[in-house]
Amino acid sequence: MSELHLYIDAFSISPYAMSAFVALEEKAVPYKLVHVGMHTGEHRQPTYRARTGRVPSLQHGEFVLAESSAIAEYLEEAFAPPEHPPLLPTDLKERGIAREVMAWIRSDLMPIREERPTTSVFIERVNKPLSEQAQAARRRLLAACERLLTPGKTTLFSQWCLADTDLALMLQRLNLNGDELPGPVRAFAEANWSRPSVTKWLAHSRSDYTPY
Ligand SMILES: N[C@@H](CCC(=O)N[C@@H](CS)C(=O)NCC(=O)O)C(=O)O
Repeated sequence: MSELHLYIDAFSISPYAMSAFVALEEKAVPYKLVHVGMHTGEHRQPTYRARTGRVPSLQHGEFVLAESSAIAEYLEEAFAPPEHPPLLPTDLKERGIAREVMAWIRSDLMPIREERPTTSVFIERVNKPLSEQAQAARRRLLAACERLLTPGKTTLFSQWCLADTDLALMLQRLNLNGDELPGPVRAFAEANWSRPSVTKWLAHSRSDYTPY
């Protein structure tokens, strides 16, 4: 098998890097983790091989791929179920919804992402109340959760999928900063937060974090 390398930001605060990391961990294939010093502009050097210069990126042999959702899709096909654990549901419609959630989390809810950045999840909490816009985004997030989640269940579908982790991170931006979530939604977020692939990500060192 060609060697796999995952390139992530040096302080493990990128939500996209976290998603790619969890995807690779869940596939349980051997790989090496490489930290990219974005604060020193390492991702802009010619030695950083992602075509777009963005982080995360995956290198499989000589092949290089960026964009966390493209990385997840690539891993799902290169290390396909049933030989390897799935990242997406096998049912066509559920897989469609998982992709919908993943695309939505990456493209919407900006006020929450701005006012509850991942540094407030992984490094230092914030205590500033949510703005009107962030409260509106929170209401939309919770309305979607109402439709997506089944109370008492800690996964979107019958089995874990990568959309569970992506959605849990968005919810943890609120939960960990003291912005209240309904009980079943909080239970979903916290259950996904204690998944081994996620706790391994949380254990990364961030002690020398330098804002960039
Ligand atoms: N849509 C991309 C977003 C990746 C992204 O925004 N990465 C940031 C770090 S969190 C980055 O590379 N920023 C540097 C740049 O765009 O020059 C993904 O899902 O991977």
